[in-house]
Amino acid sequence: MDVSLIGVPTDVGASVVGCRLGPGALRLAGIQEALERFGADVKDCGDVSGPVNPMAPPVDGYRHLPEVIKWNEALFDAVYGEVSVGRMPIMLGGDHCLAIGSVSAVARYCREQGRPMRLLWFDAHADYNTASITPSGNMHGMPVAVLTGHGPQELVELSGEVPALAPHHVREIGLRDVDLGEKRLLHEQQIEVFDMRYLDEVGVREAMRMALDDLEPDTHLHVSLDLDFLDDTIAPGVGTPVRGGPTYREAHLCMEMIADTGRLGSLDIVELNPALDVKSETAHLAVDLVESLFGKSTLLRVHQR
Ligand code: B3U
Ligand code: MN
Ligand code: MN
Repeated sequence: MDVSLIGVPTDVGASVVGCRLGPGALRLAGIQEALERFGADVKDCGDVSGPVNPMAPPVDGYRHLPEVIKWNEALFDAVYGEVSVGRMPIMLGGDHCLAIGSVSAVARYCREQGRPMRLLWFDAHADYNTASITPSGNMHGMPVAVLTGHGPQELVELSGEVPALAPHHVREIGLRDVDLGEKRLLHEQQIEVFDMRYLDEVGVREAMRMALDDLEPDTHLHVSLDLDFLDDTIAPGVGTPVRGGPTYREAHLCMEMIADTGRLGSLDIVELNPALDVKSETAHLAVDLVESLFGKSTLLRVHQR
């Protein structure tokens, strides 16, 4: 397995700054070494570059739109370059607006290969806002809407086709802080949502079984992991923590069940804010979760038998 690490040191999509420091913190927490322990050939592509954060107020419903476009155009090129030579891109974020570029590149690649794609969005938030309904103007609250065709032209067209991804290819997991306008739009678009209420009622195992049902043998799974998906007590190093998220074991089970499918094709690790982290515990937890995503539990089970 060939993996490419792509650092995306941006926080132009957020109003809390600091996740521009995320890529360095993930590297310090040993992400490359962890992947190498699973036999991966890991290439660190370094960091994509983009404009500085102007720390400006929103304009027409978008904060920093020109900057968000530039970062995502640069990331699109980097991801497309890696995925099209058969490598698995892992984005080290950076705020969640970067998924516009990464998912658009993967969607383009899958379209060209005639392969189905599924997006698994782990998040406390729906990230389904648009300029007219956003409470903040922050573009890290909009990527899923953009990827399914709702947003500024430069971004919705990034993959070369609108939408980059049809709504039925998306699964959102762990939501517990969704704005009113988002709820309506998610419903209209028929996005499949496994929110915390649902996880509480049916359990993580059953919810993940449903999120992963009907995969084709050649489906490319893109996992977009917003670290605020996790309960705030285990992941303090994020800009917008929300109480009541999955526990350490529940989060690992999600990753383990994805590993079992053998179809992971690309991954975003986003919203890590080292300035808010406590002794790098959120960064280390992210690396632990990546280990589960690469089959740590499967290996242990085989050895124990
Ligand atoms: N839904 C809110 C809050 C938010 C979304 N994503 C994050 N926070 N990280 C918004 O501003 O769109
Ligand atoms: Mn979030
Ligand atoms: Mn998010």
